[in-house]
Amino acid sequence: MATVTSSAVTIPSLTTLKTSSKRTITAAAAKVPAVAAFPKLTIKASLKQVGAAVVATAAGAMLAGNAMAIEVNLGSSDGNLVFEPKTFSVAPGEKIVFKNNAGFPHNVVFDEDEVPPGVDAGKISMSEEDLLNGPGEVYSVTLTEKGTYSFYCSPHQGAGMVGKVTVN
Ligand SMILES: [Cu+2]
Repeated sequence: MATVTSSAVTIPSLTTLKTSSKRTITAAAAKVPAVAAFPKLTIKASLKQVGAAVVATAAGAMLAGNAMAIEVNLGSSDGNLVFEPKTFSVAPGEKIVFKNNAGFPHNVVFDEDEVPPGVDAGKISMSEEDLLNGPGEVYSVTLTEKGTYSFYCSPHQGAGMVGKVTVN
């Protein structure tokens, strides 16, 4: 009897506790999704960014490790107004670094009539007026569309400073 009584006394108090704690939980639960929704999205977004950063780092390491970049001299060391090499091939996405070597100013303009279909020559070119004036200055471009691209240096096009790159 004493046990029953004590449990009979205990139960209501437990119920009361449960009810009050349930209320607390419910109130908290109502708030949590609204608050947590954003942090969850933020975490997902930042994880994606981290993933992208890792991929970018891996690509960078590949560029360095496999020399996935080609350097083209603007002007030959013996003073000729040429691209050196004048004709070359790259893989899609391989970086092409045009570097002022001699006889500058130079620039790099892709011929809008001699790029693969759908490629906007303006987006991969320097502007006709834009020039690389100093030694070692570079213009880098990455081509992704396969095909053959013709380019020239606008100040020296008449002197034969033209080139061709094939992306394959
Ligand atoms: Cu030039």
